[in-house]
Amino acid sequence: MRKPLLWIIILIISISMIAAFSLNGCKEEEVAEEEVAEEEVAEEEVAEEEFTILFVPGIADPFYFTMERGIKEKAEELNINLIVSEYPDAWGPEVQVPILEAATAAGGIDLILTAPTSTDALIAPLKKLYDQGIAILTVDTYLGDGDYSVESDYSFPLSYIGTDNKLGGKEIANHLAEMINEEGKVYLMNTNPDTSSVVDRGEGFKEGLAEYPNITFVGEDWCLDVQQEAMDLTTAALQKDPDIVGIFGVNVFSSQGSYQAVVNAGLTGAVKIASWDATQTLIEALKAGEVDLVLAQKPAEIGALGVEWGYKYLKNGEEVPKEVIPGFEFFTQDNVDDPDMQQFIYQ
Ligand code: T6T
Repeated sequence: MRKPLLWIIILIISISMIAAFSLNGCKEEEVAEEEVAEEEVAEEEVAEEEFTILFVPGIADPFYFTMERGIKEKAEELNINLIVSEYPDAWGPEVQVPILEAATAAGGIDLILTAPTSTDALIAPLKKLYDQGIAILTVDTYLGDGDYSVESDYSFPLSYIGTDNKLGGKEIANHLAEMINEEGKVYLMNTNPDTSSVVDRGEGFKEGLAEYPNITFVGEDWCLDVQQEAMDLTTAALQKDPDIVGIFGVNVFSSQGSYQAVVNAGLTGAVKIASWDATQTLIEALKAGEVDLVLAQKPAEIGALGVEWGYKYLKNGEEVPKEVIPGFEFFTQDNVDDPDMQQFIYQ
């Protein structure tokens, strides 16, 4: 064979081999790409949210906004689909029940975290949803007497997760007693007589005061969780008993209304104010000397625990404790600027 012909044959063979290799390489790349795509689909399937939790708050206030933050963070961590209902703009079943019904109408909810705005009126609407297979967990407030360990028409919720309100009320009584040198007239601004949290706070407070023989409890009013009402009622109480020396406001709106009434009456400092709920407003009032004590609940923790226990129940059928009780903190003029305390301000 002549040399040029030999070179041509070698060239043709080489080109075909290169083509064959690169074709093969492309196929391998395609296979690899397909495998990656399949893996991505599989990953997406794992990442898909398994459960849906609905949060129905009690009212639009900084306490529940902070609770929602805790709920959201935990739901994200556990890859839970979270729905937050409309916020009621007033306290009570007339507002909360329609919101609950609207939020559940489309179905697809595995668990409801809610603060019942009435110990009685929320039993039937929540039981109806429970009977449809939705788990119920009450946060901040409870149904009936809150004892879910004994079979009753309100023992269907998995748990009550919230503050020990009676204990908090008792401790407030002790602090206020100290502030007024254990003597004089004391007034209580409460909100709603069928709401477990505030009723327990009031009872704890009255029990606590009973230990002080020189303190006179002049009475309690119900502002229905309306700040203006709390201010008007406190103003009237101060007119009736001008020698009141101490007031306990049981929550955000009752405390904010009460201290404003005292400020308006020019009695700042003469009437000591013990307030409940660490809103920015009450913390600022404490710094300004218009409020003397602020109890901070742990709404974010309450919410996060609700999601965590709900998830354990939905995922593994774990038994949820009937009661889970995070603690509380006290802000005073002495510690209000402590860096460690800032985390307890609602936001
Ligand atoms: O104090 C909280 C909550 O614990 C209570 O049940 C209702 O009032 C608040 O939301 C504060 O406004």
